[in-house]
Amino acid sequence: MSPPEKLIGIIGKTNVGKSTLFAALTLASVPIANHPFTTIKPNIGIGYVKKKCVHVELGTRCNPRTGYCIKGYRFIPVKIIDVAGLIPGASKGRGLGNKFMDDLRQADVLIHVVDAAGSTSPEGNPVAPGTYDPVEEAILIQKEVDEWFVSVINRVWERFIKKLYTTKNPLDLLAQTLSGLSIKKNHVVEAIRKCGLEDKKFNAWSSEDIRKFAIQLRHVAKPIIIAANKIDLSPAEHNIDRLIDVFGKEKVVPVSALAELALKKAALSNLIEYIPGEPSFKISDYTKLTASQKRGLKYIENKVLAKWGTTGVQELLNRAVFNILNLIVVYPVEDHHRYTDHHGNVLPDAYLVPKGTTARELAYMIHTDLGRTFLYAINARTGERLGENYELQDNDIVKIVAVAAH
Ligand SMILES: Nc1nc2c(ncn2[C@@H]2O[C@H](COP(=O)(O)OP(=O)(O)OP(=O)(O)O)[C@@H](O)[C@H]2O)c(=O)[nH]1
Ligand SMILES: [Mg+2]
Repeated sequence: MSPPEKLIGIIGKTNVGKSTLFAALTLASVPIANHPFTTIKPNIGIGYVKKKCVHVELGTRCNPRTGYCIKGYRFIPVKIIDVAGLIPGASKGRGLGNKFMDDLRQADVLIHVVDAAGSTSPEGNPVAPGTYDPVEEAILIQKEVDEWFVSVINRVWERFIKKLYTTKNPLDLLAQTLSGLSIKKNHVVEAIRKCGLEDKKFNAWSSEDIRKFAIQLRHVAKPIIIAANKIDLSPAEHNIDRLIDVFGKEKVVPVSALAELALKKAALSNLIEYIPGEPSFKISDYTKLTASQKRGLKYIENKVLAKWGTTGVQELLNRAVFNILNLIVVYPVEDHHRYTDHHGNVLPDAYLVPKGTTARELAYMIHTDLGRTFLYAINARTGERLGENYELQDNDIVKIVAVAAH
């Protein structure tokens, strides 16, 4: 059992490094090439957020059932999807259009990969770094994402209006109509408020109102974080400052997907020791490296790690999950003295749950029966009893006590 899985979508202009980032996050083997529209069908895989594991503070060692733990860092799985690339005018059918974005309907947050070095044309053809403006690219592509959302909302709107007479709770009906987009009632309420449409009856909304609402809803329900890619190329630095000016520091993470992928692959072949997100790597045996591997590692060291601290890829995923989605980590256990499940596995699960999740809601995530028969929870650190409305805190370790099954 586990909490509802979070889905992270990778979007962006064609040929900016989306699949490279996807491969760097998941180590899945996917086609990567320096020309537009390499990816047609979506790629789905598992990436991992990184968090200090509570086993360190408890002076024990954990046995993760999913994900893994190295050197005191717990790597917790999240689902990632990489789709085809957009180009400006996609909503008007240019390139592959934007219909394929429907593959992202279930996404909770979008990572928007931008070529921060400006080394791809608006159509995704390779050009010399510094030729194009990434800020302009980012704005145009996000417009296309908004247009995709507008078209999806327009598609279902008429059906929603026709059904209005059947309900006393139009907000619930709207949320339900949009549930295929992973939209909840609170998203709908917030978007309506942001548009100032609270007092207007739904069937009086103009097409401009619907459009405004769709765009706000995109911001609320599919927030975007920018992966400013190709930091190894020199025009990136200046452009990243400009991206930050427009989108805000929180929303822009400098990355080199290529460097992270190379380091992870080298670590997998035991050529280096590298923990994702760390500022350095260690060469296992220098004599085993080919000349080009040595050159590649030197390049990463000089152009990425020395200059930027890390490749940025782990920071990007962590920020998407912990800062944008506002998730926290909780560790459910069955034995609150030993922090184990009934097999004796220590801290077997690390759940990513929304901030504000209650003890009883956690019980439901573990098992419906446990939620139904919930009595109280126990804070394993202190032995303290927690009521059903207790709001879980980051890194809580909890046991759920329920009515014993007959
Ligand atoms: N210099 C540099 N090149 C990169 C980086 N990340 C990706 N690339 C290159 O960018 C090109 C495109 O990479 P892909 O991952 O196929 O791009 P994509 O966005 O998935 O492209 P489509 O699927 O065709 O839309 C490849 O030549 C990559 O090697 C990076 O961090 N630095
Ligand atoms: Mg691709």
